[in-house]
Amino acid sequence: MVRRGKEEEVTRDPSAVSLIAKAREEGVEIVWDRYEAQAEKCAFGSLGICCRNCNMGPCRLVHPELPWYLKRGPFAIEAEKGVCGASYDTIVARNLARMVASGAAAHSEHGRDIAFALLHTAEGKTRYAIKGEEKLRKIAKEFGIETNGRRKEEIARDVATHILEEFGTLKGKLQFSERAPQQRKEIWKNLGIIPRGIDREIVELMHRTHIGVDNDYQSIILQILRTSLADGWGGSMVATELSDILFGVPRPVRARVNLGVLEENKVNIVVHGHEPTLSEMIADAVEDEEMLKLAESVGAEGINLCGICCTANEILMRRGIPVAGNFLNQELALITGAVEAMIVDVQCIMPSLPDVAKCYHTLFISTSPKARFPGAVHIEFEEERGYDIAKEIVRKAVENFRNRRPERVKIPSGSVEILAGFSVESILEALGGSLKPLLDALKDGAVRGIAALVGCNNPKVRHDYAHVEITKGLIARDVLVVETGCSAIACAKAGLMLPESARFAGDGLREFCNSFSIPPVLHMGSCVDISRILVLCAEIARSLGVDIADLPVAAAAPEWMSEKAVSIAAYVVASGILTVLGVEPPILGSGGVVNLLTEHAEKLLAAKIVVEKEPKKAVEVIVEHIEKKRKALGF
Ligand code: BF8
Repeated sequence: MVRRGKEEEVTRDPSAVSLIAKAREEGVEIVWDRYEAQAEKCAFGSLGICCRNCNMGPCRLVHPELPWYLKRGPFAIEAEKGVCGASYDTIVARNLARMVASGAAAHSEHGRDIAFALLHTAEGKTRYAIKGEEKLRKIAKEFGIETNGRRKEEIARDVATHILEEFGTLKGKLQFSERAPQQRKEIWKNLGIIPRGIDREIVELMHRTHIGVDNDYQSIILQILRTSLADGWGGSMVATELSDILFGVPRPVRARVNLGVLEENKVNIVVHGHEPTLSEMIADAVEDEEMLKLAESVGAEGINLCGICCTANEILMRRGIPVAGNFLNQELALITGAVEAMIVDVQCIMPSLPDVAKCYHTLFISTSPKARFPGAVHIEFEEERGYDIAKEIVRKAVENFRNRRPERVKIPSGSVEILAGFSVESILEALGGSLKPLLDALKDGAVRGIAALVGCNNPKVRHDYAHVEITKGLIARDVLVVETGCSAIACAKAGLMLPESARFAGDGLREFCNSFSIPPVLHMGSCVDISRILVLCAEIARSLGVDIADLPVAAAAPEWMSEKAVSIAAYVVASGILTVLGVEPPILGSGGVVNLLTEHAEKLLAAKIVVEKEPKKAVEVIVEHIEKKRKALGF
């Protein structure tokens, strides 16, 4: 339990502090309580040297890093191999592989669902419109689909079908991987890691981790890279591009963030999860006259929709809908006692939420056939009846306003304003239509480089602290920062995402931001939108005639926790970008795997992983890397 007065030790989000205290006073268990209850972490798991891949085990291996009582005495572990003979390297690599397979699967399933939504929309079966026609035509060209004289629905049907085929394509490579600069594609070709099909790479990676298949850690890691590329330049890119086609390409938009966006006199509905299909419909339904009248009839002043995690980022980017918070804010939103309904789809939704909801009047509604929660009300979402279902959900939420107990409501004050909506397209527009001003600023050194901050929150790290400290450190050193996911929400809450925030930047970056009225920290969307960052890097590299790895660019995931983040780190490195992790991945039990990812990768991919927990040092690592690349480019 977070002790009284110690709330600020676990979070730097001011809107979270009083709610952590409220949870304690009301005896509601939250993530930090459960984190503490775990006590010391399992050493085998942390090192990656336990294997449950077959039933001769589970096997665990002895290691110098184990606590003393596992190395001496009657319970000492002596095994240096699994029962099958698997070595440290094999076990660690296989475990890492399964994380990447799961992470890539999560992003790619998200992409597939959007592709089906596009197909069904093209067939006239949904209420969604095709808002991004320009992007539709551009992608159609990439796939060689005829666009002349055709209606957008016809083109969309072909694009959706072609994209759905990418999951099991026989072409031998993913179409979007062609977007990478030639030099990068050569590296992939030489290593044999060009992604050949989204499902195929994930399935093959799982196959290889079965007992007695791929036992060579180096070979497993190459397949990890290929699978992750099928995520970054495949599943995630599909999710981003097709969401843009359906729901529109994000443009700069002002909005408000933190738990203070909940409103005392309105019906509060929180959407949480990842896929925009549900949240877009809910966003329409809360504006429905019928729902607004109903809200009035229950004594509310209106309906307030806000989001958590990446679904929040999706509707923030396209509609300016307020964001209540990131991963570690999800339970706290319910602790306000002011949420009539939390509506979830898939990914990053804590299984604890139905229990927290029960402590208040909140309805917890699950909607995905893939993600059920014991204790939830389940209302299954289908695109064909999307609007009716969204209205049914909103109606339930509005009617629940009557059950709110005002004496238990506490909403933190002081939400923060942000400017979001920086797709690659809108960045180019903000720069006057081309990359030239950015390239010039990079060349003359006003902007030293670009850093991408991405990923989750993790109770192992003070909530938001590392995201914000690293970001502040970088902009002060004239590094333009682009962000997605929970990292973006952290920095939005910290007030770093307004054009005015340029005052925190160094002289060069400040002047650059001021001349284009952009923030020094650009919100580029949800986690699948890291694919936007890949596209931006590819564009810059192509303009300069170099590989992505030659750019003064780096990435960091300072508070990562999900398997999706492992897949992201793998594809970012495989794309040629140095990646700094703020939390150790469970690989330290294998010298081979550690060496391959943190040293040898530099030779293979011209990029590597660095683990650095201390934000100030992480800034140094990134700045040093950027300066090295600048020098090599002659900037
Ligand atoms: O989808 S919501 S906790 S996994 S960062 Fe991390 Fe946040 Fe999840 Fe990425 Ni986005």
